[in-house]
Amino acid sequence: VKDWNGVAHAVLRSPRGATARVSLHGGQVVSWKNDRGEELLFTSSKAILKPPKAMRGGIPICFPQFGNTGTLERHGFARNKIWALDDEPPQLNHSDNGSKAFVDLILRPSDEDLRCWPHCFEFRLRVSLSKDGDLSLVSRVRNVNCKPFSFSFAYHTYLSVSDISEVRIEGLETLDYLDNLSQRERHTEQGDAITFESEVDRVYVSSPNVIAVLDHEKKRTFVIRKEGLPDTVVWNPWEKKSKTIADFGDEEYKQTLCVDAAAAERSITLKPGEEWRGKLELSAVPSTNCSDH
Ligand code: TA6
Repeated sequence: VKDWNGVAHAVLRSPRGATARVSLHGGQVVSWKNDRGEELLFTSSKAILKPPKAMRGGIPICFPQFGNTGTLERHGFARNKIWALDDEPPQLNHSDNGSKAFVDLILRPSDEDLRCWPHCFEFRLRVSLSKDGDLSLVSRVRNVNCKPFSFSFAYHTYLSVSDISEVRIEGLETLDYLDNLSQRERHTEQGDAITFESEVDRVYVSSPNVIAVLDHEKKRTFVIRKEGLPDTVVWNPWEKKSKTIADFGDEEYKQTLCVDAAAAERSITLKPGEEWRGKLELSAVPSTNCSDH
């Protein structure tokens, strides 16, 4: 664990040299690099990296509320808290433990949290790098034997792309989506892939567990695999909206796309003692067929 501007970070390294850096602030992955040292996640040039503000970029954890759908601050409080290293990690099954490099973090509610969200939970997060440099995040939220509670969740993933107008998403065709730009009105996706020429802020509901994000210029495809997370949020603020966001550089909307594995349309309910598991696995592979798009 190393110190970055006064905040502790865990640094993971795969046998082939890929790296990931996880901040104990917000349990946020703030960097994921491939074995050539290329940064695969976006970080705003105006990012503020000091608690309690979540950093613009990386993968902020949205819990116990995604968006403004409840009474808490947008995207909940978890991303604005200091997490702890978990010295009693659960015995995970092989699929969550198949990597060599991982770190286990834990978040428990503070008195302040319990005042605004009176539910006793334990949130364990394992971030790991496979030997091939794939990044995976496994979240386990447990109801620590108190009354049932419900929450919504997202891995708010800022992918780094070369030019948003040259990016397409495959795997969300024909799905219904809730359009956050028009009071979460329900629409059906008509396109054969999703491309971008203006602000997009959508929750694709009941989406498949494998989605591809093709970056034409970099000839790179991000493959997003998820478990326990039925929805996929797609967001790019475009020029006008990004200028209203203080920690977003003016032209930087072109270099990022949020594709969030989420439980956003319907919240998850846990009875006393029950545990929910949500897994995100990211890989970045050369897209040979990129040229025929
Ligand atoms: O990704 C969906 C979204 O809810 C957008 O509506 C936008 O608000 C974005 O998250 C960023 O939220 P943040 O609180 O990180 O600025």
